[in-house]
Amino acid sequence: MASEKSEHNHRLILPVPMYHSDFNIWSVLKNCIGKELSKITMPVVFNEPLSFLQRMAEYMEYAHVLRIAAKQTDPVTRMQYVAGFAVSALASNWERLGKPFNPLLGETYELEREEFKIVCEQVSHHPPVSAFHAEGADWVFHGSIHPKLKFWGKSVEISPKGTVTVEFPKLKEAYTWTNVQCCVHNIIVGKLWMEQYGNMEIINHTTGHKASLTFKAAGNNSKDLHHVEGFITDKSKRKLFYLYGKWTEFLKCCDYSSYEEYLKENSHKFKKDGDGRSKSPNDSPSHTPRKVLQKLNSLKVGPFKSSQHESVDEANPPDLSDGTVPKSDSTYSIDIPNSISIWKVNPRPIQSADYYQFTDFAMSLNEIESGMATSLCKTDSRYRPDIRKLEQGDIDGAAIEKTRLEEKQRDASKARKNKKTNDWNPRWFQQGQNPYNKQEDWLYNGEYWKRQFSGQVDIF
Ligand code: CLR
Repeated sequence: MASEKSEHNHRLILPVPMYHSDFNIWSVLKNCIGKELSKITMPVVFNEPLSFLQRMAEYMEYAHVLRIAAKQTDPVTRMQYVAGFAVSALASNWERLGKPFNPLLGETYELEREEFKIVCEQVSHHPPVSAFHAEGADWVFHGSIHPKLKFWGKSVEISPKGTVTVEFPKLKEAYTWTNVQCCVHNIIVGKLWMEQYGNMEIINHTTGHKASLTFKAAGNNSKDLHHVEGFITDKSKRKLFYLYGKWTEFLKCCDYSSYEEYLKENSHKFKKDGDGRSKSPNDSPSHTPRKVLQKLNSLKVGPFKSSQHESVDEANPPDLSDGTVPKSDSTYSIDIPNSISIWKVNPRPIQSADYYQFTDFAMSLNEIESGMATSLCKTDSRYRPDIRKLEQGDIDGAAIEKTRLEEKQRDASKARKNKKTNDWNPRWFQQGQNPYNKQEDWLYNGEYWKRQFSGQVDIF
């Protein structure tokens, strides 16, 4: 029997296993083809019992990698660890297909652990923007995320817009990058699965070093499932190091000449595919909403909101699944001589599949730990009744509370409009420009941990 507390006394399991619903996601989304999903309310059975703010805090699971980065004396080695951290931050997404709750405007979430403390706030509702600020030994990590969900028919494509920044104040060094895309497949039929793909360019704004990582799309036969690779270059674009691994498992690193040597000796293993860049899985024209609607209409599983009718080839029934279920790719074992390991994933708890595919870290995020009752801000996600009810297995109760909170939020917004004080000012963050890449961002005001929580609006 597994222990229910970690060595640091955080809970390792939720109060009850999840309810495995057979509710079909397509039945909800079929009327939303081609739409941005942030305004669609979804039934609570598709949720996981965490708010998106808590989900952002999951970036911190491997915060120790930033501590290691901050200790390095050479900027190139620092870059290796910053890249390792950037990849590690995405590992918890593996097989996580529940939808986190949309945070309410003004909702906050704090988490203090041995390696770091983080504060998150929902700073805008339409569009939804979540900001966070974390700090640990000699490092600061902050950012703002505006996830855009677009439904294409067979798949949901997610673009987490926004920038993240790592700073090493003592070294006067700052790194920025943007998040890669994410795609949930097989909405209509088949087993849901998710991939993350695209390019991530991590820039050291002080020295001009870059780590350009490619998260590969699964590709034919899932050949590149979860793979990540790329190079660290200096400011004159000279390649110095090769980084490789899987965002679900590990990141390794070797010097560029070891990589070249390895390539020469193993050229049979590497077939060059085009320009080597990953293609978006939605490059296929069959993904356009119109094509999907046509297929559905022709199958007479409609009615759907489309006027276009096309005759179909009865001999070639349209394919409504979105590729096959990805196979596991345990055959992937490139191990280049002279490599070092930068980051390695923690194993998932054995009961994970009955608990929303949570990691140990995720299991602990909604716990009200002893001592918190008197210190937590009342806007903290842990006080959300709908999330708490879902966590306890009360689906109907969760649904009722979710509706109530969304109505309360709408009423508050209307009241602000009527009073012509239409503006909402976040409590802990201010809109501004990211000082390094000049993108629009939300910057922390430094106040949260003083814990002056009086006068918070009642949002729950
Ligand atoms: C991926 C990593 C990014 C931040 C980010 C933003 C939005 C998240 C996404 C991550 C993971 C997948 C996600 C998404 C919002 C909704 C989606 C949780 C964390 C789920 C899987 C959608 C399920 C419901 C659809 C099938 C309708 O840095």
